[in-house]
Amino acid sequence: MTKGISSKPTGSAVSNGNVNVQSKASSKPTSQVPNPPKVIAGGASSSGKDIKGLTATKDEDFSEWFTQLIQKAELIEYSPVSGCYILRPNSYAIWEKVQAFFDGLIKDDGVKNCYFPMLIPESLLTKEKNHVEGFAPEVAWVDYGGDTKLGERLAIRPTSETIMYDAYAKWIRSHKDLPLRLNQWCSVVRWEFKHCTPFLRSREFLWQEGHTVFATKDEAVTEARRILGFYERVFREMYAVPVLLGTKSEGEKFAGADFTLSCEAFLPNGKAIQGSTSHYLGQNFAKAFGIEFVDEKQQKQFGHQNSWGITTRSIGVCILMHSDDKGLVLPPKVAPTPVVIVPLLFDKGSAEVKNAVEGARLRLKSAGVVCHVDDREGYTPGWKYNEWEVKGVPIRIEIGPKDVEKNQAMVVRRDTGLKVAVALASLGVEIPRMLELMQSDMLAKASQLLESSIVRAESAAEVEKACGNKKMALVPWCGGKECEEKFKEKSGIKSLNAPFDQSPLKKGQKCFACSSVAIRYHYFGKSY
Ligand code: 86X
Repeated sequence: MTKGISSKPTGSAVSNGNVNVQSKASSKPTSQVPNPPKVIAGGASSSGKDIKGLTATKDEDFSEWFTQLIQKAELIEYSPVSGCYILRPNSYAIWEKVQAFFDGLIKDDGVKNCYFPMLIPESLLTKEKNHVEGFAPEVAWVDYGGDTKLGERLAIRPTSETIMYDAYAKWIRSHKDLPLRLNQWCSVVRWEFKHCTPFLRSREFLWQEGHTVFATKDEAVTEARRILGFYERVFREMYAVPVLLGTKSEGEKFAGADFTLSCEAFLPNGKAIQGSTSHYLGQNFAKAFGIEFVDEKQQKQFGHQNSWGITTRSIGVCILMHSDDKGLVLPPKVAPTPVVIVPLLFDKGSAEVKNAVEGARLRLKSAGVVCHVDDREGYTPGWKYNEWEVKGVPIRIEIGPKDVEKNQAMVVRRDTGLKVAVALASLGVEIPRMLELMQSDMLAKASQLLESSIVRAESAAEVEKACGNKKMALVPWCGGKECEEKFKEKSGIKSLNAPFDQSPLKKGQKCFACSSVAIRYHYFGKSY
């Protein structure tokens, strides 16, 4: 059985008999929820600190395992507001790396960064009716400044189309003002009523939102597709997560868009998860906001627009994909600390070890590898190994007196646990190589999972069987909104996206669910 991930802030099964007083209310849509208590781990180590290991396993209790993992790896802290989570330095550093990578890609592509206010007047937010409809219950409002009621209430941005396009209408006059391509990095607030989970669904999250205007549909559609390719690169090259690219169904697309493209990942618990989206908005918002330009023939035209975004949910996807029963496993490209060196210090030979460690640190530094030397006193090497394993440091280097005698270090990979001896003199060459290899091995392993999880199916029964088996289905489908609703109702299975390559579709194929004419192949699966 596939279990979901709950919002439970702490584990209840603790081996030392302590019981956590845990707030069941944390999933309810109120903000008055007490701070959840600290996690109580298995016991105390010789040093007096809590043992850092996880007590739940990924296979048996995915939800509890994730809850323990994100706290013990010091990625997340709970906040006084239910559904709002603190990103601690270990997770914020991941976001900074992803941000730097994606920011570089879009800037090279000609996009500029900017910043728009987080408060949006109600009249502006509701200007394009389609897109607010359905979202309205999620909007958080500011009604007062101190004790003074505002003349018009202000929404805390749930997304910035409206406030940005209001300005775009002022800036765009002629075809010479196009394309206009802006992006902002910010947080948004959506008052979720479903239960919240750190990273995956929170009431405030970080993202980038790109908003562009073109003179022609062609240019806009080409960009929407190109940006999707950038997202694919974020997932593959940074997070080591392969994704399925494709088009969302009518039912699952953004209501303000003509079409929505997405990246979908598939997790080891058998659930798919949307990674990011790129929308072609057509002229819908241009018409609502008056984004018009005079073309070369002196004709007035509405602009063709896109919007696209990736959020901190992507960090959650990476964690869920790669981590194991010992804790976090991070691909080197996003790891805040790619390498840790643990000196094995005994009375005898300590000076030699310290020298060798310093030599290793300098070699790595010259090779451009960020490493941390864990020379804390009062902790055993074994205790330190556990700590760095829980925190997902990709490579651990151990250097003791016996190693120094042999001019070597022992090097351990976090993902495989494989341990090899490496000559001290070649660390500067071998460690970068191992980090590269680990990055590509992790992608290969995740790709293996993705490929082996796709089942071709022709009937509703086959789809349900596949999805009950921790797989997803690729099916011929009619694409109908009602067909999707009906199938979701009885099975809990949703449409993911439709691959761009539709060549497998044959004339006369029937919809897997309602037997009418199939118009495309589409992925279906259990999903977040
Ligand atoms: C949809 C669309 C789009 C820019 C992206 O997916 C990428 C970046 N925006 C966002 N969306 C809403 O439009 C929306 C609107 C309101 Cl008023 C709301 F409360 C919640 C929303 N959630 C999503």
